[in-house]
Order: sequence, then structure tokens, then C-alpha cells
Amino acid sequence: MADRLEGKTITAGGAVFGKLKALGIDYVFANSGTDFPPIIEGLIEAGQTGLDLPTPVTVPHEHVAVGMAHGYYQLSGKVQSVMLHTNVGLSNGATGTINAWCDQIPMLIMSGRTPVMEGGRFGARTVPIGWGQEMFDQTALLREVTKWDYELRFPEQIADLFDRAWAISTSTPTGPVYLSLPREVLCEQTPPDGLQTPSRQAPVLPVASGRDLKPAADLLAGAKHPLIISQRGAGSEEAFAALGAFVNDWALPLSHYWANKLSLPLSHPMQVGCAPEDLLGEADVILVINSLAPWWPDKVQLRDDVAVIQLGPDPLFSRTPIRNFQADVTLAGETADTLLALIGEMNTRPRDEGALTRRRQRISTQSAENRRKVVDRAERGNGGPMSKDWVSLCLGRAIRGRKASVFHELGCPLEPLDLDSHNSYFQEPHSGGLGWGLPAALGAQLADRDRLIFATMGDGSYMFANPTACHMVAEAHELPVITLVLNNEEWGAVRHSVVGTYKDGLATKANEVPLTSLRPSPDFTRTAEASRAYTETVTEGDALPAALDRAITVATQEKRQVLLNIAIARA
Ligand SMILES: Cc1ncc(C[n+]2csc(CCOP(=O)(O)OP(=O)(O)O)c2C)c(N)n1
Ligand SMILES: [Mg+2]
Repeated sequence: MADRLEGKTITAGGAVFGKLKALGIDYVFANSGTDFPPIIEGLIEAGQTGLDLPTPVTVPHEHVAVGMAHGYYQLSGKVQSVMLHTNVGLSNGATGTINAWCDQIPMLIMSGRTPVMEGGRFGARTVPIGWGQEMFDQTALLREVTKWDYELRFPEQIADLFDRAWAISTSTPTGPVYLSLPREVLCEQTPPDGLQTPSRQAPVLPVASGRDLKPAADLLAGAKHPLIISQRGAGSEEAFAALGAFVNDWALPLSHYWANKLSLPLSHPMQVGCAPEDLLGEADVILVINSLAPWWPDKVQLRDDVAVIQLGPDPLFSRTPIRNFQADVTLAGETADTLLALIGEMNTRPRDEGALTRRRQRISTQSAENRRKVVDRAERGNGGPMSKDWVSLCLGRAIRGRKASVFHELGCPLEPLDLDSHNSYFQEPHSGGLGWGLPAALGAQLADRDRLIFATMGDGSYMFANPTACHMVAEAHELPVITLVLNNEEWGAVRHSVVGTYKDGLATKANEVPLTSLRPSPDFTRTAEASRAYTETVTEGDALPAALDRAITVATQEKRQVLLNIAIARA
């Protein structure tokens, strides 16, 4: 406790940090500028008063700062904070905020605002950027992708305002909020009242009630051909375990269609992979767990009599302008709580054990067959250059039994991995703002230093991540992230999108498809070596398992970051 604050005032720019710490925030991912004098001076001053403060992390690109906050939340479950420089820093952080919004990540995004006054006041404009960075509505840069925003008007507002920002950000559905902080206000003095206490406003955390749980449980218990689609995980370790037991008990197949988190161990007998089209076609009841786009409407013909239950923090995704997936029953609430409530409700339903056993048998046979095909296909990719599936298979084998998380952004696809735990897998959000993977992995490593963290990315995605900034942060904070660059020397996804849209088109026959080549490929090992990473280039599939073992040894024993530049065949 900061007794030295008794009866004193402090600079508002420093007071903000005290309040953030009281709200449970341990790191502020920051990229500073000329709006920061009261923040930096105030931070030193606040430290001298003995105020408990979060650790400021200097991040040399805003996209990396927001991505780190994203990844830190994913492993810690704790609300995050980011502090950026006026409109220009904010716009660099906008793509990361779009990602955080799409993934429902609670975070307090702050940026300075250029001084309002042109003179005559402490903190007023000095150099021309004071005019050049002024906007009519700075917040408009990310208002669509934040839940709430406000501009700090008076320094005495800090404690109340941040309590409110925190409570709204952490309410269901969670998401980013934005605070604009004008320089003159940050330069003022404020009494320390409320800076050392947690929020006086509690977040709203609803759980679906019996009114909706009952019909949902009736439908699921009575289904002949049920199917679960789950894209964003089970919500907690407890719910992950409970879901595993539940789907087994009730013989419910679960598909990770376009999942960016894991809901079941991949080897679970009810885990039916990522391509549920056939099962969707025969399903009479579908449970959609927090999935933005649970199937491809043009590719799937659902039964006329199908009933769809949608469960999640915002089952209708009300801030997505168009999304017309059927929702006969909606179960609103944080995923873990609501799943556990649904599972509890199912306990009281009658069961036809014979039918359940037959279905369990059928699905587990199908699931085992599916996994065998996945492994066979991956093993066939063991060439030089190799397939992404082969890299996934080798990575899954290399980390078996270890506490590890794999971040995937056009890197290691889910199915050939052999992952079995909550928080073992994260893919980029469905907003797809590339350059998320490596920053998120860095944030995750900061949140859990005992965990092996892999950032697996395409060569394009790696370059979107501002890699020099990432490797610098990794070295500065001793984050031994293992980066796997799956390098096919192109934006393969863009080329696939062209040939997928124009099936017999000109691009299918072109030797070099315009606007997709990344040749000549940079030597990415040198980018990482600039920050003293351990690196290797791997061109032959056979050489990969040993290279992964060496990477893991360096990361765990030397606590040093690693980059493997892996030659991938163009598919
Ligand atoms: C910020 C941003 N810019 C552009 C895109 C469009 N885009 C989607 S996939 C892709 C290519 C990714 O290339 P890479 O990471 O090398 O993976 P590959 O498909 O080659 O395996 C691009 C450019 C995007 N999603 N996000
Ligand atoms: Mg590529």
C-alpha cells in the first residue's frame, strides 16, 4: 500500500497505471509518442510514491502490442491493456483490435489524444504534429470494434471511469473497450482516491436459465442424429473435461469445423474432425457452441426438420450485420457456465442405453477411420519440400506429454496434431487480420513461462507480424517462443481462393499467379538472428523431427527464442 500518497495528489498520467493494477492488470503493452510525457513522467512519479503498478512493456509496433494482449488473455483469462500513440498509433492497432473484437477478448485499449489546446495551458500543443494528428472523431477509427468508448475529461474521473471500462469489457460477451486520453488532462494532478481498489462495478455474467435449457436438453436427449459444431473451445478447463465426458456419455459427435480453439482432445472417440458436411446433412439436432459461422451455407443442405440450438456469450452474434444461421433455441451466457448448466440439465433426461451404445460405436469407428486418414495423408507429405500436414504431425509427436500451446496462422493445421488439452491450440480469429500469430504467442509466453509456446505461420503471415519487433520483444523479455515459418514462398491461401472461385479459370493453368508470389524469399533465419535467436532452415521432411527436438531443447534449457524456416511444397 502506498502510504506516501496520504493527502497528496499525483499526475493523472501515472494515476492511470495505479488503477490498471488495481483492476488486476499486470502488463501494459505500450507504444509511446509525444502524447506520453505525463504518462512517462507520471509513471516514474507513481513508482516513487510506492503505488502498486503494472509492468510497462515497450512494443515497437502497435499490431504486435494488441496481438500480445490477445495471446496473454487466451492463456491467463485476465483482462488486458494496451496504450497507444494518438490517432496514428491507434490506426496501427486497429487490425489487432478487429481481431480482439472478433474473438471476444476483453481489453482496455487506450490512446493519447493530441492536446486540445493550442497554447496557454500546461500540456498544450507544441510541435506541428499537435495539429497534424487532430481528428474530428478519433474514436471512429475503432468504434465498430469496441463495446464502449469514452474520452477522459477530468483527472478525478480516472478511478470511476476505469472501473466502468473494466466492467463493460469483462461483461458477457466480453470484448475490447476504448479510452481516449487527452494530454492536458493527463498532465493534471489528481487525488489518489479509488486508485488502489478493485472495480466498484461488477460485470454482467448471465447464464442461460431453465426456460431455455429445458427445450435444449429435450431436443438433444431425443435426437437420433445429433451433431455438435464448436469453434471457440469449451470455455474453461473444467468445461473441457466435462464436455469430453458428456459427449461420450450421450454419444454426441463433435466437429471442430473452422475451430480456432480446441473443445475435445483430438483423439477423443466423439471428435469427428473439421469437415462435418455429411453429418450436417443427416443431423436432426445440431448444437452450435459459440461458432460465428458453423457451416458453409452454399455447401450444406440441412434437413427441413432439423432443430438448431445455439449456445454462447452472444448466440445470435448480434453485432455481426448479417448472420442467418437457424437458431430454434438460444442459450446465452459464458460458454463454460452455460455448457455446464446444459450438461446438468441433461442428467435428468431419460436414456435409451441400447441406442446410445450403438451410436457411440458407430461414431467412434468413424472417428478412428477419420484420424487414420488424417495421419496417412500427413505421412505422405514427408518430402522435400514437405506438406503443412507433415509439420503438424511431427509437431504433435514432438510435444506429446508436454505442457504446450500451438498458435496457428496458416501454419500447422489442427487435425494432424495430437493435442489433448484445453488451451493447447489457438488459431487466428475469423476476422483473419494477419500478423496475429507471433505476437499472440509472445503474449501467451509472458502469461505462462513454464509452457512451451509455438508460433506456427505461413511466410506471409510471419511478415505481417512485424517480425523484427516481435523478436526484439522476445529477447528483451526472455520469451523462448519457438517460431515455425511454413515457407511456400507465396500467399497460398490467396491463390487457392482464386482457383476455388474460378474452377477452370486462367489462374489454374498459370505458372506464376499474379499478386501471390513471395519470391525471392527472404532468409527469415537472419531476421530472427538479429535478435540472437537459435535458427535452422529445414528443407527435408525427414530432418524435421530432429530439428524440432533441438528447438525444444534450446527453448527449454537455454530459455532462448528459436526460429525454424521450413520449406513447404505449394499445394
Ligand atoms: C492484414 C491482412 N492482409 C491481407 C490478408 C489477406 N490474406 C489472407 S490469407 C493471405 C496469405 C497468407 O500467406 P501465408 O501466411 O504465406 O500462408 P499460405 O497461404 O501461403 O500458406 C493473405 C494475404 C489478411 N487476411 N489480413
Ligand atoms: Mg505462404
